[in-house]
Amino acid sequence: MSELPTPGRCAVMGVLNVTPDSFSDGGRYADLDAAVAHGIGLWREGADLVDVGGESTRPGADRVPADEETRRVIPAITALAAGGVPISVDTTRAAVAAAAIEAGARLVNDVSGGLADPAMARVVADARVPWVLMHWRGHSRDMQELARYDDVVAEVVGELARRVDAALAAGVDPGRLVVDPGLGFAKTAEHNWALLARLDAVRGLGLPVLVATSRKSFLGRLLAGPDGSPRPVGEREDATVATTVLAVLAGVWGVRVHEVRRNLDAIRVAEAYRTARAGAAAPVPSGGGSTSDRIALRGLRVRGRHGVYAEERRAGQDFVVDAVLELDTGPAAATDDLARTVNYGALAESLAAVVAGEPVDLIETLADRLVRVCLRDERVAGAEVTVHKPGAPIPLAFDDVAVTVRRSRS
Ligand code: PMM
Repeated sequence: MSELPTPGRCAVMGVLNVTPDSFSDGGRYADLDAAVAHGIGLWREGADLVDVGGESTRPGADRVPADEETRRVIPAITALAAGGVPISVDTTRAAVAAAAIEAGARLVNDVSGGLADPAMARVVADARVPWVLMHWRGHSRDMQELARYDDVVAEVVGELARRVDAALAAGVDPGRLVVDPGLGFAKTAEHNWALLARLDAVRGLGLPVLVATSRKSFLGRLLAGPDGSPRPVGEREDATVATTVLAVLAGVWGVRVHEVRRNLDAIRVAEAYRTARAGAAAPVPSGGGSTSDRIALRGLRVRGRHGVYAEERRAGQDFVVDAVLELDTGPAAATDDLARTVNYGALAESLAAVVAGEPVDLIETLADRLVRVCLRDERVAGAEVTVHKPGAPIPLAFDDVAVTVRRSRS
């Protein structure tokens, strides 16, 4: 079981293709040591997930047999996950996804949105891992022939909505779904631009959105030289960064990129701009370092008496709290000194005291109180708190009900 990363800014998936033939990095990480070193590097640069793929999806590519795909991805996933690197697996096959989850992958990135393998929904539902449903019309070999639309935005959104319905019908938790318009998959450059310009329509599905433009050929074509030859793959990074800014401004959950550091810088710039534009103050840096560092405390289970009903006040029930603090951990890392950071043990006790303390009617109120506790330490630039109430008085079978609040220091 795992939750979708919510880092308090646009999330970053770093691409690690362990294939001999992906369009941009094919062959570079086919060797296990090189793959693991690159995955660790992406994580150190700040990737929230390292997305490991063993089958090229470039237009025209042939399929790779399932056992070959498994042989490519599992050793890398096992080694990276053992080192604490958060991994997603880029696969359309249920068997590969299941083996990857077993090896430590925390998210399934399925470019077929569940269409390529009917067994995928069950694997994802049973493992309770997040699932990226990408818009897809067919395998890479002939997908460009399927790039025919009357209204690309409406059709992509409609087809994604059907994939979401199918996932929900199969029992997948809606809180673990992400949608992706699938730029470059059965899409011309014009289709890609139309979708990038209407990410609000994709967000209208009510789910987090992932966008992947990194180094794709529509950028190469846009930047073609005077002789019409596309900009080489390795020289599309600035263009990728520009699309990352556009995606952040459109409010996406995450981007999937090859170069983590540069895109993360762009995300910080775009997030600060977005915050300022929304009329709130930009996040305050705490000590000249990086406030994209995070301390996360998850699953803090405390008995409390919050709720509207007398019985809830009388008997009490368990509440579960997740808290993510944004602060610069550089000073503590440089000195190895606990006093230079937030002591998560002390924080846990402060949060537990609030949950166990004065009852309130709403978990919204409780979450607000808890996020204020997190912000008491002035080194904390922002905080996100989720309060789960898995025993809420709802007379139906359900897994959880939760409220998430996020506040930045203004
Ligand atoms: N594109 C590629 C691979 N995986 N996954 C998602 N969710 N969305 C994409 O657009 C996507 C993907 C192809 O790019 P690569 O060959 O550089 O990995």
